[in-house]
Amino acid sequence: MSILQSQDPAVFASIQSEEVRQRSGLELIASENYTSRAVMEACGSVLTNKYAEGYPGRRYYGGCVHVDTAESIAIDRAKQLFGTEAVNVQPHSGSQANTAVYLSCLEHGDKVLGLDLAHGGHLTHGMHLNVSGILYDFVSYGVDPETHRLDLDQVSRLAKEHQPKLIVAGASAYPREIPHEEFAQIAEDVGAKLFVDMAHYAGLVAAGVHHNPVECADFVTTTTHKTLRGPRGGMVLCKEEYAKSINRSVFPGLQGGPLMHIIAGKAICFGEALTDDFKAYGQQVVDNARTLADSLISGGVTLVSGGTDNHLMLVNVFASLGIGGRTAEEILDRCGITTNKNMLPFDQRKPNDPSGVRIGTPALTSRGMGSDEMKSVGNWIVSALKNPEDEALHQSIQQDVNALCEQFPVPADQ
Ligand code: DSN
Repeated sequence: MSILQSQDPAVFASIQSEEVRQRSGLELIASENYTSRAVMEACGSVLTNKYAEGYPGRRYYGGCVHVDTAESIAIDRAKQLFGTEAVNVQPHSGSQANTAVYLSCLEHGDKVLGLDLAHGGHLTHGMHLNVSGILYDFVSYGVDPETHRLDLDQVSRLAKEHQPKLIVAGASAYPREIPHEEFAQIAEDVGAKLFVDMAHYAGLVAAGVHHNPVECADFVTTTTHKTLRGPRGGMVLCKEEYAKSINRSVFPGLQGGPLMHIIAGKAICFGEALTDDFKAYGQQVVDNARTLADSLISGGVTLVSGGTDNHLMLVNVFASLGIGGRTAEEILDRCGITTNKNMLPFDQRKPNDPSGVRIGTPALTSRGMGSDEMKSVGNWIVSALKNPEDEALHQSIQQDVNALCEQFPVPADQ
């Protein structure tokens, strides 16, 4: 019996049940992944006990020599991985990282351009209830109504009209490559700074299968737990000229003590992402997404923009099958397939029951699944959603899902 099990059986049981769920089901939430056992070990280590406000070599606490080593390794590896001049690995999350960028270069009320949440943007890209939308004057751009691809003419027009201080590129639910260089040109034309939030596709950038925004953006942020497959957290990459103000914005601007156990996990994640195995992983994530998208399309389902060239796709379940996104998410849950309901561009439905579901391949790819498995997953999804009332079918799909998962252990068990 583990110590946790005997000391606190209730919490132990919740963790154990979640572990079973993660092992026996298909995780298709585009922003989730499975970390390695090494990352989990670091995150559950004694480093959780240590306060280390400040930065390596400049701390406000004694006894920081060893956590300094861990943070310095994380910094060096992140620089090597993304070719950035400077990096701050302390943000507790992507939202903290994004807010640190705003704090470093904007004044209250400054004008900013960001992607509309309903068109694939993130809460921190100016949503009116988020601190970004409360403190700064965001103007939203969107996708083209026909192609569902980013409307760069609109971005350029809005930039000229509003003269923003900052343009935010990057997305949480956009199935195509983000054209960083075009954004950089638009920013340069109006004298704005460019900030790219690559949280969703940082792993693809690390693997060399998506353009690297560090080459043309003033600021880049990411989470470390999505395609990058590390511990839950964030970071900011920037040019050296902004390093001091970014560091000040993270600490003491937004945060106190950094989570040193998570920073050690980030260091391990970056080390893993520097390997050839990770490059192959990134390519496979994209290949799997294409295969899954093709399988869904051949099953008669419509995808936003007609497909994908990254790790995710948006299925228009309402237009294709006459069911809402919430119902689709629930049906798939019953089959052991985890997705999330998602607003689609120009959606007429509400966020708690929108027209779409978002599906991604990073987690299944981490289990070693490939093209054959993606075809089966696509068939199961279509079949379940076309028969929303058929509980026997859902049960039988769940059994097939469990059998498939047995063949593909999660990374911590590999
Ligand atoms: N909520 C995350 C996602 O699922 O995309 C973004 O932070």
